[in-house]
Amino acid sequence: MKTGKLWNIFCRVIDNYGDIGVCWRLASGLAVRGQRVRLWIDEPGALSWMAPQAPDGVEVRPWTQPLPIEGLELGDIVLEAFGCDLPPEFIAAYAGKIAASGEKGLWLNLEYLSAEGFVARNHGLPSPVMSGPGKGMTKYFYYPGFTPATGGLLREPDLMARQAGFDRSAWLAQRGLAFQGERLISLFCYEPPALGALLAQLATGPAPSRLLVTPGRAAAAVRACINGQNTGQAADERLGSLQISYLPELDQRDFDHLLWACDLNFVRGEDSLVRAIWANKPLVWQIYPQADDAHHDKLEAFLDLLEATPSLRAFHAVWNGIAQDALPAIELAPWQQTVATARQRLLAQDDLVTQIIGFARINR
Ligand code: TRH
Repeated sequence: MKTGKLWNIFCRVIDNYGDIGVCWRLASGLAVRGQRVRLWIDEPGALSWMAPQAPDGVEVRPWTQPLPIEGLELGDIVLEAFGCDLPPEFIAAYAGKIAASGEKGLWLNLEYLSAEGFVARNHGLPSPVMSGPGKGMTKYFYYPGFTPATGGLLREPDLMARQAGFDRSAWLAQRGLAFQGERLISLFCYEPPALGALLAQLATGPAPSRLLVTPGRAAAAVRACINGQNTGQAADERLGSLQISYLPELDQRDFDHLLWACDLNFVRGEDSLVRAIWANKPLVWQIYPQADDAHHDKLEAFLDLLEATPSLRAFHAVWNGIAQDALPAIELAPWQQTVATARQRLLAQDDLVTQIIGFARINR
């Protein structure tokens, strides 16, 4: 039985898989380090394929309204993911427990990942709660990030060892992919405007490629492009030098294997971006779009952090619909070097779970 602190993590699924994916990784990471975690999720459905097995120490509970707090052990630390607005009845009970026990307690707000400069400035800042059931308490802002002055990146303690022992051929065979030395490219994206151009580039390229397409929006986007070209095919498809294979949903561990198996990874959102860095393969990121185009600066900040080559920057600008130019050519070798250099630097920093436990120790 775990004897560490009890964390209540609250996660509201907005759309896609990022909120639940990050919360699950955080919860599992805390449990692996001896903490106890209760993960409250409003829509836990995706966990059935993303995380079929809960590690010892993580308990998933449905976030219902009202929350059943009668007789609940309230725990030591409360974490709201991405400003999800905690249930007032829980905060009232937690505030009452803190006041009665004389403990300080800890209320954290986990923010979205960004490489922008404000992250280091805002990470760890306290904010007094001025109203509502938590009035008088302090909420701390916890910012994941890419530099030592931020809250770090999620990275399991055994990740590098797992990666070193990865057998690419065995994994591909296990997945039923008849690999014949072609260039392997994973695709996890929204609906990038240049997707048709990418398919055309790969189809007319001199070397054979295989695109491993993740289910959901990426698969639908590819199928929409292909139907537009009237090939009329459905399952695995071939377009010139390009073979397209549609994947099932993979659990988070197996999603890493996909990234490790490929020569180039197209990723999206935030969690898969971090995984693609650890994968140590060339990557192209489709950033989650924001209505006011705030994601343009966020993308720029990430490319600066990566010290991306001009061709990688140009590719990102077109892939993200920021530039309307023709899709540049893929340049695997320099892009690989870029990722490898950044990854090496990032590996020298403490991971997010190590840091957040340290943060809780100091501020609680
Ligand atoms: O799904 P996303 O686009 O999530 C997004 C972003 O997080 C965005 O910032 C947020 O605001 C929005 O959701 C609401 O991309 P992301 O962040 O990469 O999360 C995907 C998760 O899904 C990640 O944990 C990896 C996991 N995954 C698998 O485990 N198996 C799979 O087969 C696939 C395709 C993904």
